[in-house]
Amino acid sequence: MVTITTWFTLGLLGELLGTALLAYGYTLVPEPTRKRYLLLVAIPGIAIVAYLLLTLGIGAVDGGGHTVYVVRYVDWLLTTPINVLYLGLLAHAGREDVWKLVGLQALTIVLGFAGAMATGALSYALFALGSATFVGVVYLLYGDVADAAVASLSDVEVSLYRTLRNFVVVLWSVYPVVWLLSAAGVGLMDVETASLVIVYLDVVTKVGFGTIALHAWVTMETVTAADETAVTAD
Ligand code: RET
Repeated sequence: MVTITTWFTLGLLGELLGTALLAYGYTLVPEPTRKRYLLLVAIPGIAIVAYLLLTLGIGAVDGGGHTVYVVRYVDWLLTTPINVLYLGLLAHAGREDVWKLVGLQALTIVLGFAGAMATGALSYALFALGSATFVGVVYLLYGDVADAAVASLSDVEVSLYRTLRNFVVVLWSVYPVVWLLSAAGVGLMDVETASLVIVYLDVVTKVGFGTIALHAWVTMETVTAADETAVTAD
């Protein structure tokens, strides 16, 4: 029988494979970007621990009549700020903007968790506040941080920034919708379906983000190396 543990196990496998792939990629990316690249390996790496715990049945609490997976929120609290930190660093954004990104994203997750644990009007009020802080993150990613990218990066790097930013904004926007539809919100989606959707999104967002960056850096490295060979040959 397919149970919620099946979805968690698939999530665990996805994060394990993704981490292995991205860890291998470390050897392929250009030397100056390697330190920052480690953030991208840490993102699914942290999720391995979260999914291991979920598979073992650890990390669920009662949020006033429905299950709240605390481990999931801890995972998001650690990994989504790392994700926006990577975008801020990639764009060479100012220190203040990078902290704003990280802080607002962490607050989004804390407020979403508090909302899931609360009941009634308070629950929706916290959800609304969490949505507002997330709008702040999106605003920065399309505003100041994007401007910093354009001012300091090459065209290919700006294009990588834009791809990663759009990927984040589009896919991450599904999370609040699932929150609202699940038992934390109106309860139209049962806990199994919500978990299936979230496992799928978690793997795609975490591994997808890293893979897009890895592919871009490897391509840039190859093109640069080819250019250098051409110059030497001339
Ligand atoms: C919550 C509820 C409060 C309002 C908003 C939310 C957004 C959550 C997001 C989660 C992203 C998770 C990722 C996980 C990867 O594994 C907390 C659901 C806006 C954006 C990318």
